[in-house]
Amino acid sequence: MSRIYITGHKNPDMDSLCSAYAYASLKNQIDSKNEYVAVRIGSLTKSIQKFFEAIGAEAPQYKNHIYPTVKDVILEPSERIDANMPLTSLSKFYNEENPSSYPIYDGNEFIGLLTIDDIALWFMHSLEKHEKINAAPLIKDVLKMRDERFEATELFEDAKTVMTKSKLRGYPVYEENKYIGYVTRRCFLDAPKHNVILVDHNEASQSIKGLETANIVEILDHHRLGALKTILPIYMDIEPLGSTCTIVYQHYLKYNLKPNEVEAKMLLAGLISDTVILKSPTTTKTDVDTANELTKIANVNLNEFAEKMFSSMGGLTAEVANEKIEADFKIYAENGISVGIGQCEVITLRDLDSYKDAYLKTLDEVRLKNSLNWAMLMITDVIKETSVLLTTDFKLNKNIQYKKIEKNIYDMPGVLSRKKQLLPDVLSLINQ
Ligand SMILES: [Mn+2]
Repeated sequence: MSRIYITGHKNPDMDSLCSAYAYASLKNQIDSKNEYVAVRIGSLTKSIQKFFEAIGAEAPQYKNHIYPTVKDVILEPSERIDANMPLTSLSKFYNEENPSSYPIYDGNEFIGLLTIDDIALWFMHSLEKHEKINAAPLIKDVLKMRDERFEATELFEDAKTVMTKSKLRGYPVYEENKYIGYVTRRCFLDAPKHNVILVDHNEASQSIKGLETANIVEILDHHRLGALKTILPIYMDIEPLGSTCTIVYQHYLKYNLKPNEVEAKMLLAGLISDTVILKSPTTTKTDVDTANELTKIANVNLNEFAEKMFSSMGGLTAEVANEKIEADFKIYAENGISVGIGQCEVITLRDLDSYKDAYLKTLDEVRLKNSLNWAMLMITDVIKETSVLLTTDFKLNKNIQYKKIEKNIYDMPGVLSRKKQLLPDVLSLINQ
């Protein structure tokens, strides 16, 4: 049974996370010979984690790279040899397997690797001292204690370099300070390859580190085809649909399987996220039909579910005020006045009241930090295509032409662009 990782792209979005999750579930149902593991190659915000928890799904686990490691090539004999046994108890293994090293235990505890060099040296010393060898020595008398070891996570290629230069024939391998096996030079003849399925991307530059050392088994995607070479022919399903989750759902249908409620919610989340609740021009009829089916299976109201999902992705809450304001904050200087303007996208402004005070306060802190005269934050509702402007106290506030909602907060219906709409208005105020 081999393990096959399923990963979306770097900086994973909802479609990447959810399609990896659901496709791993499906593959585990239709192929019991392998184990499919959904992974992600980027961090998850707490709110997205909470969203997954709320729908009963476990977020794909983080995976740093797919390079082979020492752990992939470790050996461990089934039979344990104790240090208190005579050296001759090893002769069977040296006859049959001819190992260059053998792990030695003291009771249940691994204490060291006995190498054939240790044995040879012991006999040479005895000969040198003209000692008579009447009985076999105990293993513990021959065994040399050494500090050299590998960590299980050490990269295969790095360990190979160490072993090539080392006089030692074997190294014990530890994982979290626990001995898990050992490696000899022979373990490094061929680099093992990990298996991976790419979803929601097909370009190496967007993929997991070490992809060039892995076997790409399949690709499921809805992006343009980038250059990627494989050694063997592979299965690919690349379609111009609104989301990879839509493609994964088509695969459930292909196998006459129905996603369970959690899988349906995950698929729906990826689908409506990539298609902005089926409003994006990338949305196809298949996406709309799929969304309808999934909504039924998941037993949710599409718009309510979408709101929960979008707010988990980037809702403006008081806790993340600083992060949100500074994420996209541009500074302009004109006529001796410096002004900083940030922009955030949301899917609803309905919850503005819950965070506006925190954002006004943080906006002033950001202004001070950057030694600015004036700071603004444009919050754009991408669904209703409208924006709200938050500003710090400044003498020119009284000249702002937008409709004032309350102190330092203005309504900007139809204004979506900072560069083309808001900035010219701000600059003309400064130049008056
Ligand atoms: Mn996508």
